[in-house]
Amino acid sequence: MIETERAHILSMGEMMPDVEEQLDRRFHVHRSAKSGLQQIVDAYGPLIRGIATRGREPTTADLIARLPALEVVANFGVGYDSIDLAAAAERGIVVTNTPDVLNDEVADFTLALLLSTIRRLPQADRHVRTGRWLESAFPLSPTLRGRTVGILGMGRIGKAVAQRISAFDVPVVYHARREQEGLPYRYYPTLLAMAQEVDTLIAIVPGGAATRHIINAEILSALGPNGILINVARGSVVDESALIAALQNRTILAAGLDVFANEPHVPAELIALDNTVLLPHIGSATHHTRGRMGQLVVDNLISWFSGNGPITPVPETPWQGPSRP
Ligand code: NAP
Ligand code: 8YV
Repeated sequence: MIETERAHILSMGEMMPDVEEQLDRRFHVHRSAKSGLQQIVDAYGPLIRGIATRGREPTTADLIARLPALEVVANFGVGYDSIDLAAAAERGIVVTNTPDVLNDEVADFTLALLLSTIRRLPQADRHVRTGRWLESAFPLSPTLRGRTVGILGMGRIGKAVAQRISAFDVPVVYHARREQEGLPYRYYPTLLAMAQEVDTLIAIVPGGAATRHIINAEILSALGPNGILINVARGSVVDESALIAALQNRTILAAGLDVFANEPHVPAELIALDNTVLLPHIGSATHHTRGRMGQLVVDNLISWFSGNGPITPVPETPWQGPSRP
């Protein structure tokens, strides 16, 4: 069915200007950043048929319940843990995300964070900027040489990370819930077994209940005093208090973190430590890749409201057929 009238959509968190312009051309857009979420829901709730979200503000069961005409939620990002999927699925609402278009960008970034953390590049930069080089050479750093890298999550991005690390001539192994055939990397059926065998752990799994605090004190202790943790997944994946203690006590050597439990708030303890590299959730944050992600959000909404179904629905809310009879 071809839509002749512009559908009302709720936009939570702004995307790039050209993406916002495309939304404006095709839809009646109500922006929470501009008008306030409650005000929009109160005034237009019954009219809103789609949501475009950056995923920072959660799409809760309560919000979904207050939007009786809602059909589709288009998430800007491959991770969609901020959306209440059970509430969406119960109503037959389709959720879409932005898979694949960011794999290479996030994988490149993960290698940059890994090497920055091991070779202490931000700390060395500060050594130059604060004039300390005039007084002393920068101390020797740890190395990637001789390490074994364990990847938690061997999905689209995990594979791109593994491929890049292999080019650095260090062994790669992985843990996920299932072993995948045909991969040249050893599989560990438990995260603990893998953590006992590696000294470098990269997390690139989805957030949510199933992975909450999967990296805890026991896993960090198993990594050992030479251990490096890189988290580019979600803050919820790591028990942040346990990580802070492990870094303070040198149970592990260092951590490179792009994601945090309560973003954009980063614990003062992590900021105070010299063995951390802390980044503001920028894994995909380039003009090129954020543009591709935004375009996929727009394309999913246009496809849906043209009656052609979603382009990239998430598995928890599969498209069952035509959007409306
Ligand atoms: P994906 O293709 O779905 O891969 C997810 C991987 O995690 C799969 O190997 C999956 O294997 C594994 N996994 C899922 N649940 C697990 C569990 N409970 N225990 C162990 N392994 C589990 O996803 P992707 O596209 O690679 O993206 C992964 C995540 O990266 C996203 O969901 C997002 O949270 C994060 N991300 C962060 C940034 C950033 O800016 N920092 C950017 C992009 C993505 P099994 O199903 O076999 O367990
Ligand atoms: C985005 C991400 O920064 O894709 C994801 O899951 O975490 C990032 O690419 C984020 O979703 C945009 O807010």
